[in-house]
Amino acid sequence: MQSARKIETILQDTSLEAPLRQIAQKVFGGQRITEEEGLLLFEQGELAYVGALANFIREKQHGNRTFFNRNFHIEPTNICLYTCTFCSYSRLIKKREEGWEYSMDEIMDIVRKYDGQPVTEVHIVGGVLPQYDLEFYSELFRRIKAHRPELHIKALTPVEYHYIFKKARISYEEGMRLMKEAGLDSMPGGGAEIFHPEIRDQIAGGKCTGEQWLRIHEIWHELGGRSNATMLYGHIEEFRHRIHHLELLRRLQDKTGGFQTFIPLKFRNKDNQMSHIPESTVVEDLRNYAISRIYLDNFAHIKAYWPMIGRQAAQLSLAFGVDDIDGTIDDTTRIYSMAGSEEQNPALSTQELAGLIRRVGREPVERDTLYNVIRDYTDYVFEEEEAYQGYVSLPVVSKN
Ligand code: V47
Ligand code: SF4
Repeated sequence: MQSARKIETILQDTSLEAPLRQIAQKVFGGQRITEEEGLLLFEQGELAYVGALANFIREKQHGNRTFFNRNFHIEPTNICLYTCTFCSYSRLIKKREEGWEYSMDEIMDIVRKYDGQPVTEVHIVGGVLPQYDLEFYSELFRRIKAHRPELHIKALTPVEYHYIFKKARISYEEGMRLMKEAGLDSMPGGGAEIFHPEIRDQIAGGKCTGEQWLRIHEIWHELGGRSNATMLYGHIEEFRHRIHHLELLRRLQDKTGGFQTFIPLKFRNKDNQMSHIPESTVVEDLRNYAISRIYLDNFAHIKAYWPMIGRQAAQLSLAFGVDDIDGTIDDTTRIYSMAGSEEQNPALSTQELAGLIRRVGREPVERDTLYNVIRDYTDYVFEEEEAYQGYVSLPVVSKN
């Protein structure tokens, strides 16, 4: 771990603008940076500089430990009545025959496919359609819990909750309470996009507002629940919109402490209404991870979602503030492959994931959804049979 030495070098670097040196001093001293300073980092912070700061924080918090979990995703439908311009799903409402709409039994068949496998979490999220309502999801959560009580249900976002509670004519408070009773364990971070209405109205008009997204998370945290947060960046937003987004998350986290992880999501431009917008560079992606790590001083974890950015960028991100690279995702996570993500078939075995982490000098640690450690893989020697426990759908040959 060399981050402390790097920070000392930065503090002594007289060629660095005074405000940037001041920010480094703050970070080194464990102080919070202001919105203005955050904006300055986005506008002027070079990759090596923000990376050194972010890595300092990351190593202070977690050392070399890098978390992942064993999970699977279910997308009940890829058809959606909203028309978010960045989303490849929204166009399917007009061509419904090209999409899928799983029934309760079909979803339970997917859950049963994982019987006997050591997955700890099911992540459920998809499009919004009227038949997927309060009754449907309550019943689904109950059936999953009846079938496999220890499986952690991380499901739906305020986009769905806002829609189904409104349809059921109940308050957010009542709705979240019912979801908890039905078996919901935590909420994923989706649907946040960019909170600022100047951008949100253009890219995600019609679905829940930024305020509503934050309010539903707040209520869930008050009920004792945990959740994640995301930010969809690299499209039409400006740096000030990113800082506004991060600031609202930091404020809510100060209030509730209920967020676990922040996941920056890089906008991918295939097959959506914003295909003309070029995607952000890897340098910008890494800067964005780093600045998020620096700004969100009250978030324990920053996650890189590897199916979206690819394995190599995920490995790089581990030197820029990221300490979590999501899970051994098997399945059918199609929202990203449709939008042009690096990974057309996002599945990685535990062995592959641990290998990716080790090859960049970090220590792989399997966690459950709530970051309880399941197993430390730092010095673990994989046995053939264990490595192949049903996760591998790609050849084990490394792509790196
Ligand atoms: O809200 C949709 C994004 C999100 C595109 O909490 C796109 O552990 C990029 O939130 N380019 C859903 N992004 C996914 C999500 C998530 C993923 C992994 C882990 C967790 C977690 C949460 O996907 C949506 C939207 O922001 N998205 N289309 C696109 N073209
Ligand atoms: Fe629907 Fe979500 Fe896609 Fe928006 S991002 S169109 S709410 S599936």
